[in-house]
Amino acid sequence: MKKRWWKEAVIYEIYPRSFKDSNGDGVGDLQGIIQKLDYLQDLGVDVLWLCPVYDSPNDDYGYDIRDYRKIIKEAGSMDDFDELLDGVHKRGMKLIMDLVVNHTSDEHEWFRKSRQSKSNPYRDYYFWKPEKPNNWQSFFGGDAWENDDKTGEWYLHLFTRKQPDLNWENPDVRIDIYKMMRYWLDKGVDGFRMDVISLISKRTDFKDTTYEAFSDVMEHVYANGPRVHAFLQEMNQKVLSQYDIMTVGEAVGVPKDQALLYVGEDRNELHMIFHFEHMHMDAGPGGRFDPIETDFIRFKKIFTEWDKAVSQKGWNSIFLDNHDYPRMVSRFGNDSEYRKESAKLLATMILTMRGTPCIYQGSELGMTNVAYPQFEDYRDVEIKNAKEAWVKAGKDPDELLGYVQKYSRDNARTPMQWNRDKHAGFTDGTPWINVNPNYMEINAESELDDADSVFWFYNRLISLRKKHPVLIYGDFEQTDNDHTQLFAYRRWNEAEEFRVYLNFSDETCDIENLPKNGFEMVMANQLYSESPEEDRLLPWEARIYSKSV
Ligand code: TEU
Ligand code: CA
Repeated sequence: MKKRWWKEAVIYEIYPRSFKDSNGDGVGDLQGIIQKLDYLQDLGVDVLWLCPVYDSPNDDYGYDIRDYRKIIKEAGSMDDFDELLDGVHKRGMKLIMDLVVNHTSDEHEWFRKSRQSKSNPYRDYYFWKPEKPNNWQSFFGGDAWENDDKTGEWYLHLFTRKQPDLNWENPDVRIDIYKMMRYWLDKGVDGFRMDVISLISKRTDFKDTTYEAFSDVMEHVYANGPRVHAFLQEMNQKVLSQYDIMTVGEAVGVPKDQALLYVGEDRNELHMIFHFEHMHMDAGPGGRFDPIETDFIRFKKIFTEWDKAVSQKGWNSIFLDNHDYPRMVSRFGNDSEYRKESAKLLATMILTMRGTPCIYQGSELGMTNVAYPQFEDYRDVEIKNAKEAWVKAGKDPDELLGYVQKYSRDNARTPMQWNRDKHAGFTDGTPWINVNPNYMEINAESELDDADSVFWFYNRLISLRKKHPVLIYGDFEQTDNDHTQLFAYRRWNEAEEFRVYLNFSDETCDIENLPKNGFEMVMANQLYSESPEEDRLLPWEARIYSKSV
């Protein structure tokens, strides 16, 4: 297993719009992030993944890029960006950008030219058809084809109608994208998180889909297209291989048996991917607002199977939330009676499993879902589209509101909770989206003042991971496969062995064969560790044992 800095790193995802507002316009910005670099350094993370800060009309809050080489006004200037990058590097951290090249904004110069006429040189930068060719649906609901009155033809958009898909079959598109990538890498950026990179090769016969469930459409119709690996190998050869960078692909629709095609060390494509099998477990055929029951044994199995499928010849990432999913302590933990304990337990999981961990902003505080009382409080285009579709279909929007409160992306986009001041210290103005009312109890200032806080638990876990290479490169084996409460596993190499026990439940949980002879308990959610010798875990108790071999 080759040692690499990006395997040893801990990533921290920043959604700039909701991180810190420095100029009182209610929207987070680059100067705000600069103000918080010492906070991030204290946490102990080393790679910052910056969600898009490029010029955008914000139809999908930056994932609809109008100019790849311009900083969106609300985030600041290119000088601010350069100051941020310098500040990150001065602190020994790295910064990776969000590369969104499956689509652009419809206001991007390429699309504005492309739609002008059928003979415009940019016409084939996108997919145009005289008639709507198939029944494909957008990730955000509705048709994936939009009729454009300029030429009367239809263009493809797998996301909103303001996010037309780029035609990667066109070599000019690829050349322009590689040039843009080099622009950012030559500025000193340390890599990319690649938005929906598994979708960039389209099945250009554009046949109807016969799949019902959206997850099947994602995997078999949109993702893993015939030329996706050719494009990624070319990107690697022409750009990525020329820099010492980290690349992580957002691999929607990629199943574990295809993962190594993207991240195999011999493939020269990407270093790792974010996969979504655990993230889509509770989404029914209609997607996230059509929820189904999930089960804990399957949740554990997904991690164990992905480790087996990838870790010998490639590399995994480990994450439980990001800007597109509910807060992990609300989704996988217990965000009321056992909020702190379950937040620490989930942190223990992502920081002791095999793969590069990714922490989403606010998870280190144990921030929770928000459940706004009305649709008007929500901002996400996915929610607006869903409400329109429900009303059109004559379904009860109140039922949808319940699903939105539990599963929507805005749960992760409430402003960072810095302190007990107005708007949790996120802004002196009016926040673009309401602050979670629980900020008086959950905020960075209180966490930093409390040695037993979730924040310092993350800090100690990150130090433990850095101090013990076995937690990075060691082998992995799950040891309680069929237990309905316990996720237990071991990590080992020739020098050390670690045993981790996580009680993912509100009840106590007995554990057989507690590690003895030579093992000692190195960490636990402190409140519960008075009885380390007892072979019983209290609700949401996490314990880590280790021994030198
Ligand atoms: O997300 C792609 C994606 O498929 C999942 O995030 C999810 O399915 C989507 O949010 C719809 O539910 C990436 C970005 O992370 C997301 O923020 C963008 O909206 C999307 O691509 C389009 O760029
Ligand atoms: Ca601002």
